Amino acid sequence: MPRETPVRIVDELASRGYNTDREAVTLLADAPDTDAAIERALEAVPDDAVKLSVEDVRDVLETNAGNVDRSRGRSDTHSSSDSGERDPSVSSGDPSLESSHDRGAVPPETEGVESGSGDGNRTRRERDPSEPAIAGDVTGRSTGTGEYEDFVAVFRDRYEKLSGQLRGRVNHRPTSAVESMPGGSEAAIVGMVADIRSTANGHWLIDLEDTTGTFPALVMKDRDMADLVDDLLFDEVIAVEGTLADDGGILFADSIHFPDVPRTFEPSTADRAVSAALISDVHVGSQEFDADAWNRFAEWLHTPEADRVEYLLLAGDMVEGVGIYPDQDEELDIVDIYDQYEAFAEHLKAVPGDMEIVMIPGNHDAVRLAEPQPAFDEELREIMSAHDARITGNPSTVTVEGVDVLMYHGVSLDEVIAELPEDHASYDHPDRAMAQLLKKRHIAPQFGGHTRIAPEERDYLVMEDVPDVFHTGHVHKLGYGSYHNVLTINSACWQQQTSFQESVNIDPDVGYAPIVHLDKLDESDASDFLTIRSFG
Ligand code: D5M
Ligand code: FE
Ligand code: ZN
Repeated sequence: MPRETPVRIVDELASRGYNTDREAVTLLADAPDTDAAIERALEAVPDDAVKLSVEDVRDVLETNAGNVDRSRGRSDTHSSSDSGERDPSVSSGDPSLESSHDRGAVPPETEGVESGSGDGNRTRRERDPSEPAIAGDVTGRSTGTGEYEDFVAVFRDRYEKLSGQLRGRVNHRPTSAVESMPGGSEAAIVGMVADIRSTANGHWLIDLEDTTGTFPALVMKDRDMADLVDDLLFDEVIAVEGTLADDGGILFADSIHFPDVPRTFEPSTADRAVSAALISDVHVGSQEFDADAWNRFAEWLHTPEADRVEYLLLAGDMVEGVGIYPDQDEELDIVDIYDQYEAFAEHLKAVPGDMEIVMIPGNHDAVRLAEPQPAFDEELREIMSAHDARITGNPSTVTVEGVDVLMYHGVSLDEVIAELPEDHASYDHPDRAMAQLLKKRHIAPQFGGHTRIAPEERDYLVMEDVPDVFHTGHVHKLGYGSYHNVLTINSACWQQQTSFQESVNIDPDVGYAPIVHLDKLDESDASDFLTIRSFG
């Protein structure tokens, strides 16, 4: 962020007679309001101090830290699982909902809503002024400092939450207690996947870690559940039931359980005829931003046909950003990040002024990269103030007309797609990767990999509650499905293929707007509650 560079902070402090260290500068740079944080930090330092220490900064930011830690979560190296002999069978999506980008779009329902006044402009009936409620947003609550203790805290919180979800399904014991159980006993462990190794004979050895220690479980390659090992990611929490070896030192697995979404889950629905457009990845500022497609979408929103589309949910990457990937500057239409947001704000003004808009940031946006990402700061909010959008962190659960929509930009999908077998998760079926996250009840299970994760006191990335709709973007592919009745939607994008994407073989789906009919989520036929509109 040009105006918030560490250099500017250092200059500012120097001009006021203070020296400081890099960590303090990083903390200040990532505070929601850097200038206010500088002022507060300077007020708090002792009168005779010549240095603003990291502790000083932390003290004043303690309830509002906004720290960036982009370092690896763990220093121990995970041995990678052998993907050579994977024979997967699980298909997470409901076959009735198989992705079909070009299937005939079903016109949105219009009953219960007055249609347009005849001149092509729609009229809207009065609606409840209550705004969408937000939960699970880190904004203003970040406390992480990137220290070892934060990792301990975030893992402990993750373990507590996810083991709680598994409790009741298995009669588990702490690993320290399992260690002293006699050989041959039946036992169950709930643990984080600390390591996965294949043995010389092709079986799987999974180290399960809980708050008392680590214990190995052996999954025999010829058991049905061996397929499930293909789906495991490091640091996810699972339960394993089995029998202890004669010498007690290993658990022979009989079953593996995931926190998962109950099969009996029933989504909530709106109690009136209302729909939401779920989009993401606008990438304004890129030469490949497809303004024509965007304009067609915005115009359509003004037509009577779109009358019931009262909500616009934007799952990140509003702008292209700067310095995101190699040689990106050669494809920038707008080179200044603030100018990019100004342009994005103009494009947003094209959508009807009475729509409720909710926005979370993505990896191209000007907030810290590490997840959970806090919402846009005051300066950016100011720029995007038209429509009075709800601006919240990534991820956030937004309750719209009684329907809980979990919005997450989607960086961990890259990781799920890279780690899991092709037919369990792929760029052509991002909804399957989303189903895996629902099964694991975690937004981004793996620390220290592709997804940057900031350790916080709490694990904001655990899915404590089952959402009714799970909305992601990032992979620039349209995909949707249903996992245990949770509607999964990966919105496509508004950016044509960049040279970078060409180099990594990403063929984006451009200009689609999935429209979710919030009052119909309990219908069994997808075409009743989801309409894919194409503007590309
Ligand atoms: O992500 C757009 C797509 O590009 C998404 O599928 C991830 C992919 N992508 C982004 N960065 C990389 C790197 N470094 N390697 C491989 N693939 C990548 P977006 O967030 O819009 O850039
Ligand atoms: Fe994107
Ligand atoms: Zn992205």
